[in-house]
Amino acid sequence: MRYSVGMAERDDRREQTGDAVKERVKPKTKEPTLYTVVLLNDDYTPMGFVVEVLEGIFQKTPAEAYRIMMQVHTGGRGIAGIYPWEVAETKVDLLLTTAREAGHPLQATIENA
Ligand code: TYC
Repeated sequence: MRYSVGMAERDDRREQTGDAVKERVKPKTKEPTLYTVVLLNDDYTPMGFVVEVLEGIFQKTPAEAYRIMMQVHTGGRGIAGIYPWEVAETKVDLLLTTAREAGHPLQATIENA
């Protein structure tokens, strides 16, 4: 009577059943779907506030933040950034909360990139 199963026996089983490990053909990582955060113009939110949120929430340089703010001011809308869904949603939540707390009507939308 045998009580233990040794390596040789396990190797036999593997040969019989052919349970080889498959090699991955496609790379495992997938690019995330991206979304555009769009800032909208209004007549009341101060320009300086928009520049501040672009710097503080969207990590823009002062020059880039000013450029985007003026784009929104003159053209009605402008891109604050392009992110995976959860990042875009978090940044817009923070933007809207910050704007409401400061008493400004600033609006933003999330669009397919
Ligand atoms: N139009 C605003 C003003 O004249 C400035 C502004 C810019 C508001 C960008 C919103 O997303 C915005 N004070």
